[in-house]
Amino acid sequence: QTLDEMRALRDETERFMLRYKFGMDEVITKLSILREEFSQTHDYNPIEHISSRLKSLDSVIDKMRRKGIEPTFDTIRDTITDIAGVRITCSFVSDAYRIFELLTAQRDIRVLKVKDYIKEPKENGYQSLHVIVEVPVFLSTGAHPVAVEVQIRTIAMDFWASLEHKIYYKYDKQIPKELLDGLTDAAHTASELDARMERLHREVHGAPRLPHANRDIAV
Ligand code: 0O2
Repeated sequence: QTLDEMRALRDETERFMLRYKFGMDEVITKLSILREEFSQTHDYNPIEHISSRLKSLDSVIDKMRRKGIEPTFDTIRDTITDIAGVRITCSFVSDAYRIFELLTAQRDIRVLKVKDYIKEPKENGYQSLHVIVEVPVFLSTGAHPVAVEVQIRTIAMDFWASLEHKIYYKYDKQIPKELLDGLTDAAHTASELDARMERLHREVHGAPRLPHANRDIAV
């Protein structure tokens, strides 16, 4: 490869990753607007915290290799939908669904995939509402749709997930059985706490409007 070719590849890679950052920025702006509007109009804030991260090119390539696909810009674009990640932490389960509804109902947002680990927690107890959205990013070359993974969860779910994540890496993905059981048990406790907090919240604020499909969440 010539030096010019190497430079061209570097520039193309930077442009490729930048689109995901812009997609992430678009989603964060949408959420920040909702958050500010809620505080203004309803004197209530359903979003506690918003965080985001861009996957490194190295982890993107590792993930492609794990999937057994040769990484090119096109195959990465088609395969990896969590290069841009946004995490929203809410106080209550009903708020998590409310934010999901408000975000996904927006006209320029296309829902690619939903995984409701709140309704159906993973075996280890992990809970969170995941949605992959596609948002248009407007560049000098026109509109480019970009996939962004949005994870919506409560403070209790987030507390559990961050500890589990640390343990997972500390034990290099081989968590001892007792610790795994302890984690699953803690996930149940977190879920019970969410249900109790939701009940108390409803007593103070009245029943929140939940999306139809999720009216039966445990409270
Ligand atoms: P990181 O470091 O947070 O980015 P895929 O990503 O599509 O290959 P899958 O199973 O379809 O895999 O995605 P899924 O189930 O929607 O989960 C992806 C992300 O959810 C993970 O990203 C984690 O952030 C989070 N997650 C899923 N399961 C667990 C869990 O059991 N514990 C914790 N703590 N987090 C979880 P990454 O890329 O694995 O990690």
